[in-house]
Amino acid sequence: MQVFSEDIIAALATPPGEGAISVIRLSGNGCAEIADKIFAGRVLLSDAAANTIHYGKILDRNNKTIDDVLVSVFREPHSYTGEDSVEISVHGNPLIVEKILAELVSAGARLAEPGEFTKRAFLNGRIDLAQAEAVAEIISARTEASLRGARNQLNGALSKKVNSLRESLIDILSLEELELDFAEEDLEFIPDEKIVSKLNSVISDIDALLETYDFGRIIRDGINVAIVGKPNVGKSSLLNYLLKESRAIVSETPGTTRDVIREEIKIDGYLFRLFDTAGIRETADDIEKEGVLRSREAIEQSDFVIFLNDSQLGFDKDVYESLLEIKEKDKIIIVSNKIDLVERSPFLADVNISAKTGKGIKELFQTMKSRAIDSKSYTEKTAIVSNIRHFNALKNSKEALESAKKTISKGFSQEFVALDIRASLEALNEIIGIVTTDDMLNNIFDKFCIGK
Ligand SMILES: Nc1nc2c(ncn2[C@@H]2O[C@H](COP(=O)(O)OP(=O)(O)OP(=O)(O)O)[C@@H](O)[C@H]2O)c(=O)[nH]1
Ligand SMILES: [Mg+2]
Repeated sequence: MQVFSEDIIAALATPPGEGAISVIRLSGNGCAEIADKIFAGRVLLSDAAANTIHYGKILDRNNKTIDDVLVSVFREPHSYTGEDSVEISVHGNPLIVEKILAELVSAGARLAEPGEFTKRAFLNGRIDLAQAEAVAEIISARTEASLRGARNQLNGALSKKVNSLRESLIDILSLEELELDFAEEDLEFIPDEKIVSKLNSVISDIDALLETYDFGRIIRDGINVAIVGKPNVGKSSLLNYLLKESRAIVSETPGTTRDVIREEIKIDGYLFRLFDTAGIRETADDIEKEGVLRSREAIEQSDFVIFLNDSQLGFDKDVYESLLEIKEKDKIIIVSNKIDLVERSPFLADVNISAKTGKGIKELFQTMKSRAIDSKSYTEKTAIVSNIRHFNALKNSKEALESAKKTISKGFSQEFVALDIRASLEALNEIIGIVTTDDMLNNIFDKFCIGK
């Protein structure tokens, strides 16, 4: 499918600004001819073999040299976009880039929109939509884990799984349609139970995928952790210790932290977003009241809570009980702090620490990691859902299958069952982009950078 043969796009593909080199990218069949209009080298780029690199000069309209460059030539379909492409490596100076882009535009190219190269790769069938989305995620990944997840999606782990679900549905549909062909003869080939059991099998596969979303979201966006406890238990001290800097004010005065302080740390390649909150307590002070309110919000948004107690004072039952109203038990790590001041913790905690000496912090890291991740172990090849768009599409797909089962149990005709199954199939199609709308594509590719 050559969608854009004559529409030639150009953009800077490297970050704007000064650098060793900048790369200007051109794509669209005929782009080598356009490059030839401003390039002077030993060969014509339009005659050059695929995957070759050429030294030469870029000239402006008055035949003045703008820069010495290297040009890489790619031929369809073996290029990123699937079309003929050219990449011009120039000295990394924004002025040079600007001039060359202007020359390319007057030679007949136009400036690319954000994500347009990747969009073309998708429209030309080089990659599917889930893979195109993975490209953006690879670029924005900030941790080992999110990078691994994005690579896994670009390699097609999710797409393969979605395709196999699609095939199962297409199989069921063809059985339904076979049955429809013979409906007038009142013959029944496939018993309802068999269809239902096939549907159940697809539903359970979809469920398994939906279940990966918690993990997928975590590797993509990081894990939100609220540090909670009474005033003065050492929440800010713990945050500072974890960050290895004195980020939050620590003092003996209870009620020191009024606002929620948000910081990020990486533990073993996973991103943890820590919220140091104001101590939870009844207070008459308006500012502190607002702080307590914000703490609540932070707790609600968190994936889990570090519930900090002062080991000198014992377990704080009141705060624990109010925490249980917002968070499930297994989402709360009970920590006994200031362990350096006592012989041993007066109560059984998940971890005993000292935010002052650092004792027990490694153990706390381990506990945080295992609460967040270890319960869900996936291999490199497992399809993982990390994108809300995919999650919603899978949910819709499943709902349509549930509705197909209801349609069967009510004894409606095959036509209606087929309708539900087709709706389910369409939801899956959206994930990999078999059907798309302009809105959907704009939504996805607008988030890309220009030149990608
Ligand atoms: N000895 C010892 N002192 C600690 C420890 N952790 C915190 N402290 C002290 O306890 C006091 C309160 O610490 P903060 O970190 O400000 O406590 P907080 O929970 O953030 O308090 P608020 O912001 O007021 O809610 C400070 O004087 C800290 O130095 C610890 O593990 N050992
Ligand atoms: Mg504090």
